[in-house]
Formats: sequence, C-alpha cells, structure tokens
Amino acid sequence: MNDQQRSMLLQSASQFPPPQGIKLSYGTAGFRADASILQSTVFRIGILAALRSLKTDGAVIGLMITASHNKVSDNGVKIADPSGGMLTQDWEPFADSIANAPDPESLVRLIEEFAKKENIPLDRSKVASVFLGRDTRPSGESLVEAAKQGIGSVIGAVATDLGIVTTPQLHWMVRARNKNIRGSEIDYFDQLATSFRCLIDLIPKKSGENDHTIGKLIVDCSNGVGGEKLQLLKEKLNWLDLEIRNSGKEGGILNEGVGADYVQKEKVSPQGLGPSDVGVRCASLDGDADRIVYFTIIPNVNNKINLIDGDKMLSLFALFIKEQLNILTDKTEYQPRVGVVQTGYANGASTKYLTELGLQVIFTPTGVKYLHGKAEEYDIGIYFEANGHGTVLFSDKFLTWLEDIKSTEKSLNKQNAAKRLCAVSKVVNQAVGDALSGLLLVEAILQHMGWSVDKWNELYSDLPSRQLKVKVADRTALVTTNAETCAEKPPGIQDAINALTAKYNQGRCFVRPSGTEDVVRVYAEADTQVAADELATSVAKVVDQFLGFHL
Ligand code: 16G
Ligand code: ZN
Repeated sequence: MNDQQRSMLLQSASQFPPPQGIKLSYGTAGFRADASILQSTVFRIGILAALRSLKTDGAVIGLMITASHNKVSDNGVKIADPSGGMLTQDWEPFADSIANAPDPESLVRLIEEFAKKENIPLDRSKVASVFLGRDTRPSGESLVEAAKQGIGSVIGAVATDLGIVTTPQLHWMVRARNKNIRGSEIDYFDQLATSFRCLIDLIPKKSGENDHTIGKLIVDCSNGVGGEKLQLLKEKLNWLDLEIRNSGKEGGILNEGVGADYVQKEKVSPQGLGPSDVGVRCASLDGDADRIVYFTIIPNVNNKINLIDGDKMLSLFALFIKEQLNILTDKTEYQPRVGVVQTGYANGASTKYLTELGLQVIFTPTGVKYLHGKAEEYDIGIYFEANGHGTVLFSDKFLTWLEDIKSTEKSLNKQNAAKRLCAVSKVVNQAVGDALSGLLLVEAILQHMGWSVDKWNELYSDLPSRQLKVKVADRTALVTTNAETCAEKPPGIQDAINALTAKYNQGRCFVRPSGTEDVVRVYAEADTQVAADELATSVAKVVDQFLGFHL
C-alpha cells in the first residue's frame, strides 16, 4: 500500500469508529447485531469485499445487508463469493479481526499484513467490483452507504448498488455476472418463470385438465422483501393461483408474528392468516426470502398448523428427481451420483424415508456453508435444513449429459425427463437456498404429481421433537463432533446424554453451541411428544450441570 492509499484509508476509517466493549463474530451467516452499532462493521466488510474481489482476479463479490429473520431493529452483513456461494471460510478470521480492530491504525496494519500474506494486488493492476444489496430494514440504506465508503477506500474498487433485493437474488446475480450470463433482476425473474412454465408444460395431461388442479396458494411474506419480489414474479406467472399476505405494504412489522422462522419454531399460523384459510395450502417466507416452509391451518385449535418443513421439501424434491433419473439411467453407463445432505435437526422420519428411497444421506454441521459445500461434491446434491433453507445443485458434467440426451435421445419419455431435470436446474437457485425458487419447484411438482398438500404431507409422519436452549457460562466449552451429534467435551457429557436417550423409544438427542446466540441448543426426538419433551428437559439439566453458571 502506498502512502496515499494508507492515508486515504486512515482518514475514512476514522469516520467509522467501532462500538466500544463489543466483540463481533462473522458467525454462521455473517455479522448480526443491533443496527445502531453496525456502521463500522459494515464499512470494514466493504473493504474486505473489495480485497476479496482483488484476490479473485477482479471477480464480482456480493455484499448483502440483512439480518434475515431477526427483529427489524437488527441488521447484518454477509459476503457472497464469486461462485455466488458463501464467503470462503478461510477469510472468516480476517473478517473477525478487522471488524474488531480498535482503531484506524490497527485496522490498516491488519489489512496490510493480510494483503501481503494473500498476495492481494493493491497497486491498481486490478479493478475490484462489489454488488451491494439490502433487505427492507429501515437501517439498510445508511449501512449500504457505509459499505460504499469501505469499498471506495480501496483504490480502484467499484460498488454497484442493486437496491432492495432478496439475499438469494444477490447471490444469483453475483454468480451470473461471474459466469458471463445475463444477470439483471429481470433476467432472474425470466429464468424462474420460464423454467417453471416448462415444468408445467411437461406434465403429462389427461384430457380436460387445466393448470389449477391443486388450488390456491397463500404466501405469508414476513412483511419483508419477499412481498414485493413475489408480486413481480406473480405478474409473470398469471396462471399460478397465488395470494400474497404480509407483503410489508399493509403496515405489519418485519418478522413480528409472521414469517418462516416464526411459523417453524412456534408451529402456529402467522398473523394475517386465520380460520378463513383452513383447507388452503399456505407458505411462509423469512425476512430476506432465503427460507420457506409450507403449512396448513388445523381447524378450531388456536392457530395450530400442520407444518411442512424443509425436510419435507427435500423429500418431495428428492422423490421427483429420483423418478426422473429412473427414467433416464435405466441401462446407461453413466450413473450420476446423488447426495442428500441434512443436519442433526432433520427429523429422523425424513432420514428414514430418504434412505428407504435408496438415496445416500450425509450429515453436516448446521449452517448453509457446510451443507452447500457437501452438496457440491455430487452430480445432484440436494440439501435442506429443517428450517426451510436449501437448494438442489447440479454438476456441469451432469448438465452436459442432460443436454446430450435432449438432443440425441429418441424416446420421448427420456427426452421429457431430461427436459424436466434441466428445468429444475434453472428454477432452483444454484448459488444458495431461495424461497422463491423453492416455492416454484414445490408448486410444479405438486401439479406434476396431482397431489394435494395433505398428500405431500403424508409422505411420512414426523417424529415428535422438542428444541430447548440453555444459557451457559461459556458455550465454547462444548465441543462437538460427528456433524454436531456427539459432544466430545466436557468429558462425560455425551455418556450422560446417551444414558437418558436410551430410556426412550426412537429416542435421539444432541446438544450443540449455537452459532448465532450465546446459548447451547438441545434437540430431542422420541416416539411421543411427552417423551420428546421429557428427554429434552432432562438433557437440558445435564447441560446446565456440566456447563452452567454455578461452576
Ligand atoms: C444461521 C444459518 C442457518 C442456521 C442457523 C442456526 C445461514 C445462511 N444461516 O441462520 O443455516 O440454521 O444459523 O443458528 O447459514 P444457531 O447456530 O443459532 O442454531
Ligand atoms: Zn433468511
């Protein structure tokens, strides 16, 4: 870095003093905190984004301002790598160290050291490029300005402000731009709408049937960015019977009593939906539209719902893809590798269902970056967290094979199966889980199967489960292994958990330190709700004994 660069950086950094007495961590999904303390963090992550672009030969990097399903007064920042995926994990420690640098001098020193170690050209030989997006939080606008200042303080860096977008849209646009594919928001909607239409057109039709055989869908948009974007998508799909609620335009508050996180955790219907919607297929997006769950409202029981979570979406997608593959791979030499990726939170009944379908199920720790990384190892990698975040990834090799079948295969049946899988690869976001594309794929498959939402829900019955959280003195004292399902430290804790779990029929239980809150989470499953509750409560006590404040 030359003197001019250094003084420019020192000067701009002095405008963004870090909050006192707070240690921030990049965590599972970027930095999140009360929006009022994030200016300096976002400024610094703007610098990181520009450096990341320089490091990757000037590829476009994404910077998203969102706190997803958190309350409206929070905000956050996360980075998309050139592939459209999450920031590479080796840069997370640098993100942590610059976010916590106490003053401009130490910030500049850290940047210089890192640039040297990573061979990042700071000599104008490359132009850095960063796409900026934000959700609908009121604090987003000024945080985007802070990011621009950070990006602008790296010489030769260019920021492109995409305005309000969903998190997956930003990831999609970054990926498209770096692959030299048309990547505007209009292109995004066009791709989703066209490939959805293609899936519908490929449904074998019995005479007299139309597209609306499975009835209306109501979508709760969490009063967030999904409302506006789903409306735009809907206009391209005027033959999909879809009603938008909680779009954010009716005065409701972001994520308050609404949205995928609320619905999945509380297992009740969101505000704005009620008894008059009994019998209708419903879905909820989260605040930045990267998660989706489905549900139906149970009549006459206080807003209770039948939840159709990420595991069931995964199962539906896996079933459909497997059926199409069965048509295609009969007697072929090339057998694509299919991998299904779940976390410990996946309901045991879903894992059993998927295994019985003949699929290989792999477990990773919680957090999209782990699931995504694993799914990329397969020709078709399908991953979902129970909370509704997931997608389906297709390898280039597999897509080329499909194209070949489309152009050379004589059997119409096989051609159509290849066309369907191609369309799936386009409707589903290849960069990251996307509520809008997830919704379209569910709707297309239900129509294809001619299934009602209840029929889908009956693929298997969830085992009763319970999640609890325990406040502990130091959550890092809990060290887990085997995709977080086994506690290695403190010694003895896993034996105690095993002894309790063994008492219950179909009992399964694990504990893990949260990546987003200062707590230990407990997950328990058993054959009855009472048993799952009991197991979770007794294991929470064990966690308190081993890790609680009384030590
Ligand atoms: C973050 C993760 C989500 C995970 C959750 C777990 C991303 C984009 N988001 O929200 O996948 O389920 O953290 O939170 O990776 P926890 O560690 O507090 O349980
Ligand atoms: Zn989200």
